[in-house]
Amino acid sequence: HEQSNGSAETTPFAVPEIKYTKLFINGEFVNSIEGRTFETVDPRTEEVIAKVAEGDKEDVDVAVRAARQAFDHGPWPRMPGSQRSRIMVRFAELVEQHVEELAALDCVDAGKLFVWGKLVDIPSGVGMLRYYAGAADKVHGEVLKSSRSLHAYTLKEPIGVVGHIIPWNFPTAMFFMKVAPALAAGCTMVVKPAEQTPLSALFYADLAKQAGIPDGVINVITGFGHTAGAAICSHMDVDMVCFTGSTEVGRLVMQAAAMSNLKPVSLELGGKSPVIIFDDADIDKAAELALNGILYNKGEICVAGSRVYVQEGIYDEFEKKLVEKAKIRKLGDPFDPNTQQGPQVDKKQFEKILSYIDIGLKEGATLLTGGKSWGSKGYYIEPTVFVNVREDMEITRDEIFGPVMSLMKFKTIEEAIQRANTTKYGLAAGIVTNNLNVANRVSRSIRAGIVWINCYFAFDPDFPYGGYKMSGFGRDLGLDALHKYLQVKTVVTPLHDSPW
Ligand code: TXE
Repeated sequence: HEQSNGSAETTPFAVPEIKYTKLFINGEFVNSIEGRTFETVDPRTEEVIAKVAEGDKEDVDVAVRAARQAFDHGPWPRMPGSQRSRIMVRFAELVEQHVEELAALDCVDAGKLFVWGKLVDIPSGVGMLRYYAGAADKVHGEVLKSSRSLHAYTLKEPIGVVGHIIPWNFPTAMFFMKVAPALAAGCTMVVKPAEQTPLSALFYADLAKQAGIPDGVINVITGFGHTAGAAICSHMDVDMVCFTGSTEVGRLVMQAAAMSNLKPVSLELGGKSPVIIFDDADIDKAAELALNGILYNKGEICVAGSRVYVQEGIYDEFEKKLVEKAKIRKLGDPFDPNTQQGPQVDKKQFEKILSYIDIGLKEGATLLTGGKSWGSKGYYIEPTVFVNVREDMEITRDEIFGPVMSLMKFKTIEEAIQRANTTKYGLAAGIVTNNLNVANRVSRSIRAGIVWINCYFAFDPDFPYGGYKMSGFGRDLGLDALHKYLQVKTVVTPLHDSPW
């Protein structure tokens, strides 16, 4: 891998000014009650970027009280949807005006490519705000028919105070994926960004206030999962929790919800998504698609195409192309526009990935390329492809969440379907073929929440996505996500004088 030319010292946005490091409660930035802070680290240099307020249970209590007050008595749930919509559009415009600064924050906090942040992540957040702003004034129930002499209709009401627990791999997109539909529905919320990437969420809280979102509607508690996150999940006054993260923590979230007030939860969890490439595919394009499918965002994406199945007729040539392409990927400083792959988010994730590479070797898999860390500092890992793998190996079963692919060969469609479904997860799948019948058959047979045919990572605010099986349940994006934040109330009245 070529050394990148850029470095933290020479790039214009090396470390942006860190403006916000406190909790955001009821429209104000405040210290945590205990006054504790935690460090957020730059994965390029392993150096501390900022000390951020560490919220705990008591801070969550204060934030939930603010959100409760804003929901029960504040203007947000009561104003016409068209007014919420106007404020959300203003919020979107403010985010757009700060796109470089926000992309730089996510870059130093998460090791994400600056250019992608600027062109994809931040604009996708803006797009989600605009999409749900467009839906905010179109929420309505329906008139029901009845077998008796009754007039009945449904009302769609906001579910209440929502807890949003956000992961670190897409600090901006995940923030708006949760916050935007909840705002449109008229909910109020307490957001806990991941401890690895708290900075942009605090910036968004400030922009929300500037846009005119009333105090108490969006509260942001930075802090750790087992303290602040757990307190949100078990809070008696939180009406719903929406979580994106690991399957293990998803289980804890559901358990806490069950043991407290039985709040509904939506869980977007891990994945081990298959990409199935058939003999008729353009080999060069398919290799590019498969490589991007595992390397985008350094493999730290829940829908990463981490299991690649290639039909035997093109397998050998595909393997050759894939390795050629993997070897010329440019690792380096994510601020450098020539860099294609930045560092993993933190030391824990870096070590987890390397330990899976060790496990793979011990299990008898063969490294086709990569397999090592890269550079003298920072959490970089080479693009890594394993062959001689089977579905029962840990590296093919577990979500590694890094640039590590399991490459496998198959013969028939039936075999591809059966093996692709041999996973506890069911988040996404990719199919590469020009045969419509094959594409139709396979897409309907894969148990996953989104299937991409001849493309990958094609997201849009309109497209709902979420898990089958242990990838969780509930949908983000699309109108499905808006309806997640709405309760259905049925109202019934007699058409004629009734006897009771
Ligand atoms: O996730 P956690 P981690 C997967 C991926 C990764 C692994 C571990 O495989 O390697 O999870 O990452 C909060 N109650 N994904 O440890 O812990 C936490 O503070 C309430 C896939 O970082 O699940 C953070 O805000 N909340 C995934 C969020 O949960 C708790 C994205 C996610 O962190 C909590 C991230 C608790 N008890 C990781 N414990 C995806 N689906 O995209 C932690 N949290």
